[in-house]
Formats: sequence, C-alpha cells, structure tokens
Amino acid sequence: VLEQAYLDLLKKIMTEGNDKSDRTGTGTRSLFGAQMRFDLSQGFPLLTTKKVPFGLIKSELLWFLRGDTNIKFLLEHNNHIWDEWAFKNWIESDEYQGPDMTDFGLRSQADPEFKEQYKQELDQFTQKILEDDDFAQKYGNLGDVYGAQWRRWQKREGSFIDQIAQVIDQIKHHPDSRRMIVTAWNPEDVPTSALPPCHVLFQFYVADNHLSLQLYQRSGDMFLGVPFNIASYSLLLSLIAKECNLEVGEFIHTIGDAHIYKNHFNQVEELLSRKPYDSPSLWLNPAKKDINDYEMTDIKVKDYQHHGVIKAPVAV
Ligand code: DHF
Ligand code: TMP
Repeated sequence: VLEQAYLDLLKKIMTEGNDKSDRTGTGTRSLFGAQMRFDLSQGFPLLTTKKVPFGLIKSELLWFLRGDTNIKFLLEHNNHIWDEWAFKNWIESDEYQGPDMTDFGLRSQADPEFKEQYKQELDQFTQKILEDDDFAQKYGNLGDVYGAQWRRWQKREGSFIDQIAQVIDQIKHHPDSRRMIVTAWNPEDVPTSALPPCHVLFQFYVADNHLSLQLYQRSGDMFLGVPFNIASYSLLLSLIAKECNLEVGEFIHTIGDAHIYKNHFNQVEELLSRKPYDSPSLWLNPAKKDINDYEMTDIKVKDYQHHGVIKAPVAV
C-alpha cells in the first residue's frame, strides 16, 4: 500500500525517536532526517487509516497558487487550518481589547472554561475577517508565507519573480535541468512571518516522460501537518505534470525534524492499529490545463475508502 512509507516512519519515530522539548511547550518524540517515497502511478497518497479532509488540502493549495497570503480566501472556503496564526497577530496587536489570550493554544487544552472563551473570540475574529474588508486586510494576512514566495518573490531592485511559472517553463523546455527548484525560505522574511515555512524547498526531475518532485520539509508534525503535506505536494505534482504533458512519477518527501507531539501518542497508536485500504485515485478536469485555472470542482479523489476521523489538538 502507498501509505506504508508513512506508517513505517510513524512506527520508527515512536520506537527510536528522541524525546525533546519544543517551541510550543508541548513536547515531541522526533527523528532527524527521514524520507518517504510515494509512486503516484500506483494511486493518490491520501491516508486511508484516518479520514483526511481533502477539500481543505485543495483549497489550501489553490490559495498558495493564487499567491494569496490572507486567510479570508480560506475562510470563504470553510477552511480553518490557518486561523490560529492570524489570530495570534490580532491578539498581539494594540487594537485588540478583548480578554487576555496569551498562550491560547496551551491554555485552551488545560482549561475548559478558557477554551470556551477562546473559541468565542476566535469565532468573532474569523467572522470579522469575512465581513470587514479593512479588518481582513490588516489582520487576515499571514505575512510573506508560501503564496508570496512562490509567486511574488521580491528582487533586490524591486520587481518580482514568479517561481512557479519559471519552474513550469523549465520543465517544458529544459526537462533535464538540475536547477528546477522553488524555495519558500527567504531569510529576510523569516522573522516577520507568522510561521516560517515548514515546507522549505522543492525540486523537479523528469525521466522517461515522468515528472517527480522532492520536497525538503524542515519540520514535520507527523500526525496533523504531514498527511496534508503529502497530499498537497502530490496534487501539485499532478497538476504540473498535466500542464507539461508528462506522466506522474514519484513524490519524495524528505523531512528534517520529523516529530510526533506527546499529545498525539494515543491517536498514533490508534492509527497504527488500523488496516489500510487501497489508495484512492485523483481525478482532474480534463478540460483544464493551465495550473492557474483550477477551481475546487476541477479536482476530486475517487474511490476514497477510509477509516474514521481521529481528532488531535494542534500545537500553536
Ligand atoms: N502547527 C503545528 N504544530 N502542526 C501543524 O501541522 C501545522 N500545520 C499548519 C500550520 N501550523 C501547524 C498548516 N496545516 C491541520 C492540518 C494542516 C495544517 C493545520 C492544521 C489540522 O488541524 N487538521 C485536522 C483537521 C482540521 C479541520 O477539519 O478543520 C486533521 O485532523 O487533519
Ligand atoms: P516550528 O516552526 O517550531 O517547527 O513549528 C511548526 C510546526 O508546524 C511543526 O510541528 C511542523 C508543523 N507543520 C507541518 O508539519 N506542516 C506544515 O505544513 C506546517 C505549516 C507546519
């Protein structure tokens, strides 16, 4: 099965990993330098051992590809995976007058009463982003995250580089190039970004009419973020292969600090006790070609058989 590489890595981290403290105060078990390979000609690597919400993965990738860095677009698609990081900017601003929300991530896990208060505040915040354009401009923006670096990397002299357009052009015209790279890591922007990029850099490779992609991810939350990242980059690879008239090859996922948060251990155990199903397949609207033209309904997974949802708290 396609997701075996993922299940094996989870197991390996659980048994051989280092117990470490981390920035969020949660604590993790982690290994440094891991690699998973997914042969996309065998199917689409959306995990089947838990239900993964593919709609959220689609809208996040379309958001990146639009060059958008404002959570407003995500909220309009009912996608809340980036809320906490915009909320953090809001509560740390001078304009915020509500109850003290310092350390909301950890506190809401420890204190049910605070959790209610926090959920209300967060709800009001996202409502305001949707209804008030000026507010959204100011507080919906996450800084120069993925979308900005991929599509509008700013040059020293002021103009911009569209790394996605450039790399697609290279794949089409110089498929043997060893320089087909997109980077999101911009050292100048790291200090001001809500969350410095986790998926830092990716490279393309063409052989035998197949397109492969390798991602370097500096930090991987194995239970929550990584299943999204696997599906998202496999989708990106598939979209670009289609535009370039190539078959899909391998998605190779290389991770620096591959970790399982302490408060995900039970969930991981549950997941590992489940028997995977055959992977689903990806359907792309045959009428679409240009990577910039896709909408939500142009992308579907077919025959997605899966086990139930397993909830887990996200470390902020
Ligand atoms: N921080 C941390 N600590 N881990 C992350 O994975 C992470 N990911 C980010 C931003 N910051 C992060 C962006 N991606 C979820 C998945 C991906 C993601 C953020 C959050 C998540 O919570 N997934 C839930 C479902 C969420 C929902 O249905 O709204 C899941 O069970 O997969
Ligand atoms: P860090 O900046 O201290 O590494 O924290 C970022 C956390 O978010 C870390 O647990 C990795 C996780 N993460 C993913 O796994 N995938 C993602 O796409 C994103 C944005 C974050």
